[in-house]
Amino acid sequence: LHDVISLNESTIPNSVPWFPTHISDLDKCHHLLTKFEPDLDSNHPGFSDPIYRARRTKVAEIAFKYRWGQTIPEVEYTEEDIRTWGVVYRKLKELFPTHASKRHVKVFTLLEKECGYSENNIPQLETVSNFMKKKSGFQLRPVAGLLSARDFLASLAFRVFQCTQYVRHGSEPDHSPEPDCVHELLGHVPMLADAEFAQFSQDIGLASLGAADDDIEKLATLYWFTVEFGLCNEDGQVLAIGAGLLSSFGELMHALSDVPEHRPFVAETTAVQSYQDQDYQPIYFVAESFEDMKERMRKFAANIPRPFEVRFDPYTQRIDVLNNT
Ligand code: NLE
Ligand code: FE2
Repeated sequence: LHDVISLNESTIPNSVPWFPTHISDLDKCHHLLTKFEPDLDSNHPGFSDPIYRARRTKVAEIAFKYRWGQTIPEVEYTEEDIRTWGVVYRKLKELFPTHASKRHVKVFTLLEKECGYSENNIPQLETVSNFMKKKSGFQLRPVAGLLSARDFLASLAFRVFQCTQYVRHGSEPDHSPEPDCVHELLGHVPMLADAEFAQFSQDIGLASLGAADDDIEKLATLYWFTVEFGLCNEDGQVLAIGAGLLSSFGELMHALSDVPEHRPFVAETTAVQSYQDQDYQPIYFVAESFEDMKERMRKFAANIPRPFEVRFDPYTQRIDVLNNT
């Protein structure tokens, strides 16, 4: 059907934005956004806490120095970090059986058995990454904060999840507007270790490679309302699949209450829904089923115009560029 035209970037039309074609190219995808930085944002709970800010800087160093293929260095978490993690962990563990997707619940049990997940221990990224590789082929790489949507989505195409390593400020455990390792480890990791959810996430990443800016924005919005804040019908019960909900006990209860608006997930309309990222969402999209969400997303992605197609080669961890004419 298609010819593999080349792995060489020079054969991709000049009008196409650069994208990584090998997993090691993710070393170049590190465009951080300055949002929610404790050093820059006076509303951040850590803004007037110099000790917290110094820790953040130290943990961020790991991400800045990290290169593909390296072992992820361990962080020695402070007592305060562990206390904050513990508070969130206890509350969420109580909520998961009734609020979280069955996919999440299943993996979470394994993480407790095999990966040192417990209320007194923040698991290290390297350990968790190895677990994920076994389960779904996803892996983690450390990142210092929020990335640009283009860089973040591109990594998903390689089944790489850019993962923060610092812990949220202890004064606001119930909800954090920015990602932190509580969010990644309790929200994203269990879902990404599910093989089908991993495929769904990678497909968003593949659709983003070389896409135009407005298509990146649509994909990032879809990512927001599914992978971050998605709800899904499972055997007649609406449950959370979104990591932003699965890591915030405040918002997890809010999302499944009667307070916010619930709309059916339709990729084309969800993709253009505006949202804020400071507080609980006022609107959530509910998928009829995970299969339905996947199918709608697949059709949406297939309609994004690109002068080529891409395919991930898991043996070489390379993107094959396929002629689409
Ligand atoms: N609100 C989430 C939490 O508190 O864990 C983080 C969301 C990051 C997009
Ligand atoms: Fe997230």
